[in-house]
Amino acid sequence: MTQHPLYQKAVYLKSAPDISHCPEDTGFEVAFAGRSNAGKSSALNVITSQKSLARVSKTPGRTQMINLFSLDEERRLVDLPGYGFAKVNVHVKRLWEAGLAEYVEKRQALKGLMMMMDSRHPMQPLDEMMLQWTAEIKVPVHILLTKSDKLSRNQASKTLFSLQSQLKKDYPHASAQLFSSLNRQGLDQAWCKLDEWMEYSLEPVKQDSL
Ligand SMILES: Nc1nc2c(ncn2[C@@H]2O[C@H](COP(=O)(O)OP(=O)(O)O)[C@@H](O)[C@H]2O)c(=O)[nH]1
Ligand SMILES: [Mg+2]
Repeated sequence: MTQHPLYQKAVYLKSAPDISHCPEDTGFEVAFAGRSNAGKSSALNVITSQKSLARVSKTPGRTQMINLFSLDEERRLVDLPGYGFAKVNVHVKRLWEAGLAEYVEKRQALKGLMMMMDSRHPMQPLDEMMLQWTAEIKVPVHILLTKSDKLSRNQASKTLFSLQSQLKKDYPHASAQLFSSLNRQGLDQAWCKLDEWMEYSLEPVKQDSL
């Protein structure tokens, strides 16, 4: 598939400083998070087949906000600020504005968190803190090991295998895959995960069930 009919429909909805400014808490949301520079904006652009999407979230004033994009009447993608520049030894809630942590903890519509990690150096201390925290608050996570084009096939599969073993052992609420915005490796798999969380089916409704 070169485009996905649901995600290509993404349109900017609004930017909210905290959960109280978010749209009504119904339907399905998947949020994107990751250390700064991990490739979140690039991933969002490829997943939605749009260039303007990530640009919207870069607009000054919106970079520290919860940026919401609507897909259809009940589904939204959410771009969360990068958490790269904070100190390592502070609690996750302080890495972000309190409002962001509250969104992830309390939002009923949030079905899962897509976490970008650079495949050349995954599982930095902040990534582990995010995984610990999301395990505690029971938010499912799917990790995109980004920039997989920078690794050889052998290095990439080793990296994935070792991360998956660690997740199985320490963070069973999380899954992982390889991803490249450059050569689109893993794009179908990422769409598949999103579809699962969004409870979206491409299959047409069967006539005889109507
Ligand atoms: N080779 C390669 N570079 C990438 C890929 N994704 C992102 N980048 C580069 O990594 C840098 C950070 O990407 P960006 O999407 O802005 O990261 P963000 O800060 O997480 O939003 C940019 O220079 C991108 O061009 C990828 O899949 N492959
Ligand atoms: Mg970005």
